[in-house]
Order: sequence, then structure tokens, then C-alpha cells
Amino acid sequence: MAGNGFTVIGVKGYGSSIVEAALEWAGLRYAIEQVDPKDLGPGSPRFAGINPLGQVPTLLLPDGTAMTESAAIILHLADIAPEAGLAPPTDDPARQAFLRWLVFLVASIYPTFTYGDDPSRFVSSEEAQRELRRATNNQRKDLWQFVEANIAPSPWLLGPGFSALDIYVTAMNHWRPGRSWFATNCPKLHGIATAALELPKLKPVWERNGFTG
Ligand SMILES: N[C@@H](CCC(=O)N[C@@H](CS)C(=O)NCC(=O)O)C(=O)O
Repeated sequence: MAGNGFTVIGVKGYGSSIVEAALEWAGLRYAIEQVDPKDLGPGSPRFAGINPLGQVPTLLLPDGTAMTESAAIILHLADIAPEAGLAPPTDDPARQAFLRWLVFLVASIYPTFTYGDDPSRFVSSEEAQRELRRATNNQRKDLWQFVEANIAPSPWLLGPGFSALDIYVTAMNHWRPGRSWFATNCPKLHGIATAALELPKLKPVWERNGFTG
């Protein structure tokens, strides 16, 4: 869906795909502004005055305000379009599990990419960089296995209702350690992503972000 409502500043296959999928699911009008991955990072001129961390997703609201942090964006979109079910309402028994896993995904799992994607930003020696990459990759696997052990999808993470958590899981299934690792080690999470990839409404989002199978 194109339009002059929201603008997602994003990179194909990155975290901006989560916000694109949420906007699409909620039926909200949006456009996409693709940036080069080389333009990401703290202090990036491309994000001057918009997002000092130079990260995607960055969302421009219809009034021009820039919003960052995927979880905050998701909660905002859920407020604007409550009927879409991106988040269970406050009186829904699934609400606390939704909040728990949403925060876990962005506060525990997402940072393993922040520190592991380009370790040279944090440590100088090549050996330390290799070690940081290895440690964050291992930590991420442990965290996903913790999620796997504590969910009972039927068919979605929270039960019968599709939510933004299923969007995160689908996008993140395509990031390190990758789909085949999930298939072997986290079959419940892999099953959620496999089912979400088939949702007709979201297929265009998955396809343009390279999330196929
Ligand atoms: N906490 C942020 C994390 C966003 C994030 O780390 N995005 C990555 C791409 S998937 C990024 O822009 N990385 C570049 C950088 O951190 O310099 C969120 O949930 O939106």
C-alpha cells in the first residue's frame, strides 16, 4: 500500500521490515524510503535531525515527527489501529505475555545484533572482534531457545490471534543464525515464521524484504 501517510526509512531485510509489515497488517498508508546500509550508524548525516543512532526502523509520522525504536512504533500503531490486533488490548489475558516477549525481543535479542554486526565499533583487536561476534551469536541462540521452551504457539505465538510478535519472529527467523537453524533447533518459532510467510496480506512485504522460505 503506498501513500503519503507514514514513511518508513528502511533497508531491505532489516528491522524496518517489521514496521512495514505492521503498517500493512493494520491497513495504514505508508511509503518506503530505502537507505544504503552504509548510511547507518551513530551520527550518520543521512539521519541528521531524525535519529542520532542512525538506525532503522525510523518512522516518519504523518505530521512529520520522527519516531524510532521498533517496539515503541509497534505500540503506537496498535494504539492508532486497535482493530488490527497488533497488540492485545489492555484487558486481554494475553496482554502481559505480549509485553513480556515484545520487550524480550527488542531488549535481549536485538542487541546481540547491535554488538555483533560490526564488532569493530566496540573493540579494536581482530581477535576481540571475532570473539565478540562469536559470543553474541552464541548468546542469541541461547535466548531463542529460551523463547522456544516457553511458548506454545496455536498457531501464533500468543494463541489464535496474530500479533506483532509473529511479525518480529518472522523477520528475525531470516537473520543470523538463519532459517535452517530455527528449523532444527526452534521448530515452534520456525513454524510461526513459516505460517506468517503464507499470509496473503503480508506476502508483498516479505517478498520485497527477501524473506522467502
Ligand atoms: N532498538 C532498535 C534497534 C534497531 C537496530 O538495531 N537496527 C539495525 C538494523 S536491523 C541498525 O540500524 N543497525 C545499525 C546501527 O545500529 O548502527 C529497535 O528496536 O528499533
